[in-house]
Parts: sequence; C-alpha cells; structure tokens
Amino acid sequence: MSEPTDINEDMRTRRRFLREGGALVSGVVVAGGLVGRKASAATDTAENLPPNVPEWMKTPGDPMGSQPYGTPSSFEKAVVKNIAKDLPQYLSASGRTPLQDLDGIITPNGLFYERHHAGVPTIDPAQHRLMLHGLVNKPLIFDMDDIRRFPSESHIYFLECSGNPNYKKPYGKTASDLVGLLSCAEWTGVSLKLVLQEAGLQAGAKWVVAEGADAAALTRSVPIEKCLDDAMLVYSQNGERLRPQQGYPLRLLLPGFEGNMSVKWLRRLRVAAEPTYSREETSKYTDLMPDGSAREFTFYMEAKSIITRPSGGQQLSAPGFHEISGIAWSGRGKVKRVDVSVDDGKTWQEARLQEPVLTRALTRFRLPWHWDGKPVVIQSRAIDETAYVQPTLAELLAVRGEDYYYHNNAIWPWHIAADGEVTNALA
Ligand SMILES: Nc1nc2c(c(=O)[nH]1)N[C@H]1C(S)=C(S)[C@@H](COP(=O)(O)O)O[C@H]1N2
Ligand SMILES: [Mo]
Repeated sequence: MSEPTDINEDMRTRRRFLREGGALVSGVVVAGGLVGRKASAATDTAENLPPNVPEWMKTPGDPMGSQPYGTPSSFEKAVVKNIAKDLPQYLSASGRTPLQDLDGIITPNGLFYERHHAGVPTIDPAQHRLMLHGLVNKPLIFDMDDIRRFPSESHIYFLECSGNPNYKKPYGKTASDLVGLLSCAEWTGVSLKLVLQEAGLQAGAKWVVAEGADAAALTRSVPIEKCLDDAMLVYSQNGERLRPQQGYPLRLLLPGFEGNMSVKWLRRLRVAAEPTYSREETSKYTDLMPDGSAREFTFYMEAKSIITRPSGGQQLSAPGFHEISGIAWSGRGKVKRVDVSVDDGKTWQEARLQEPVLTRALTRFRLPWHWDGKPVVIQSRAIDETAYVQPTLAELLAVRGEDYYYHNNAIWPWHIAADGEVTNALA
C-alpha cells in the first residue's frame, strides 16, 4: 500500500513530468501542458463549441425510465464484440472483447468474450440442477437455491481462451483480433472446496470431471488440487447474474487455467481417480511438439501482455506526448513487472503498474512517451511473480515448432508509421 511518502514522491515525479512535457511543445500541444487546443477563430463559429452554450443545455434531457436497463451512449455504437465475419459463426463460435476500446481492468458484461461449442442454451434456473457424484461419501443434487445458501465469495480474475491467438491464422489487425479471447470480471459464487466437502471426498479422488448442460456437453477433467484451492462455482459476474453467454445460471471458474476448463452451464461434477480423456483434452487443447509428442493438461496460461493504446487500427494524431497503456496477466499469479520497448526491442523501460495488482487478474500498465514522429515499433513484455518472462514469437516457435495451435503467449509488437497509423508489426 502507498505510504504518504510515496504519494509525495508521485506528485514530485508528476510535476517534473508535466514540466518536461511542457518543454515538448509542438503542434496541438499548448505551452505549459501536454495536450489541448488553443481557442481559434474557427471554433467561435461552431454553435456547440466554446464560448457558445451547446444545444443540449437548452432543453431538459431524456426522462428517467426511458432505459430501465442502461446501455452505453449512442456515440459508442462501434464499441461492440469483435465477431469474425470470415468464420461460420453458428454452433462453434467466438466473439472477442474490443480490448483496444476499454480502460482499466474490468470487462463490462456486454463485452465479455464468448466462446461456445454448440450455441448458447436458454436455461431456466428453476429447472437447473448440479449433480455431484463419483468418489464421494454422499452423492448430492443441488438446485440454485441450495448453491446460494453456501457462504459466498467474490474475486477478480481474468479468463482467457488457450486459442488466443492461433498464430497460423492470418495475423489480426487489432489488439482484439490478436488476444481478444480474454476478459476480466469480478466473480461471485462459492468455493468448490466447500461444496466437495459437503459430499465428502473418498480415498483415491484425484480428478473432478465437469460437464456442461449445453448441446456440446463440454467435458473437462480438473486435478483435485485445483478443486481444493481457488476453484469456484460462479453465479454472478460484475455484480449481476451471469450472462447466458457466460454460463447462466452456474459455471465452473478455474482462475489462471485455460478458459476451456471453466465449464459453463455446469450440470455435473464426477469425482474420479483418472481423467476422462474427453475430446477437449485430447484432440483439442493439446499442443503437438516437434518431437511428435503432444503436450496435454497444460492448465496454466503463461504470462502475457499487450499494448492496447496505441494499438492496431488506431492513429496517433500528432508527434509529442502519448501515454502507452496496456494489460498484462499471468495464470501463475501476479504480474511482477511489465517492460516496454519503443525502439523495436533494442532497449526496455519499466512501465508503471496501476493498482490493484491482483493474482490471476488483468493488470493495467502505463508508460509516458514522447513520439518524435519517426516510424517506430513498440511492444510490451510481462514478467510474473515466478520470474517467467513473456517470449517473442520467434523464441516460442523455436521451442514449439510449426505444428502447435494453442497456448500462444508471444509478444505482439505494433508498428507506428510516420503518419501515425498503427499496424501489426508481425503481419
Ligand atoms: N459448457 C461449455 N463450457 C465452456 C465452453 C462450451 O462451449 N461449453 N467453452 C469453453 C471455452 S473454449 C472457453 S475459452 C470458455 C469461454 O468462456 P466465456 O464464453 O464466458 O468467455 O468457456 C469454456 N466453457
Ligand atoms: Mo477456449
């Protein structure tokens, strides 16, 4: 936590920073500040601009009740899930979070990424049940009221699909195209450990096989250690009930594990001695290595980061001050450090981490930057609390070979052209 001395230090740094920023005056930068526009003759003629009173101040606004469930400003219509048009988006589908349009670390529920294998089922919570059986003393069936009677807990965790991205597909243009199968929310539910204790685990219980109530009956085997650690049965997301796309009314949430294991629309938990070797843990979500073996049950998502501003599809308006900002995360725990390079990876500077820095949650980083207007490549790399360093794509390919598909946590650099256009530097 920040001590008063840190705050003072912050303010000193900030004052110095603003002074130095003021020295970089050029273009739209006004003397003494970083950004802002001088009042000019042109603005005087525009009716809604200073010094005029804008039209929206002249009559009362929309009445209360016209939107019982709020929606974003009509001017933010472009900020929607990124649903690829070149993929048949029907049963097996995905919609990505527009990471480049968001601030902070929490994904609004309407923009949470979605990935499903047989569409989104419509489940009446009154008819939904969770069955718990197998190597337990007392097999149990819970309805949603039973689940809600357990002591609850809330945690902020990211969720990421392990196919985020698949490097063999054409490279994406935006941060969302590349790693938008990633979101972060505050989840509320019950500790899976409590529920398992209610049934009583028998000797030999090593795995819990989870099954979803969708037409895919998506099934994954979860090691018992995870089930007795931070695994949750979740019914709420950012304060409200789960969205249907996120598994309403109940999902499994395995912090830091590949998204596929957080089974949505959860209907069954079978405690077993062995994994079940389902489709999703054999033919899918495994990585074929150069020696012909396949990595399976990899579980944890390794440390990763991406600059979201400026990022692909955006445009720098002018040389001068720009804040570089992005997100970092690690399935293994907290992000310890994020380095940013503004010279194509030759040198790296430590970015500032925005509090809170939480375990297995997105962490926002920022770096003040002065762009001199020349073409440049910028990129970020995350280091987590295990000291693991996010690799470049070349480093990853050297180990994994050309046949892998999942678990790509490579650095994604952005190229900025002299006109300010930002594009994928690896495309
Ligand atoms: N029952 C069920 N659970 C599921 C899936 C599914 O299709 N059916 N998709 C999985 C995959 S591949 C991912 S990445 C996450 C996506 O969760 P989200 O749609 O809430 O973002 O859910 C997982 N759980
Ligand atoms: Mo996934």
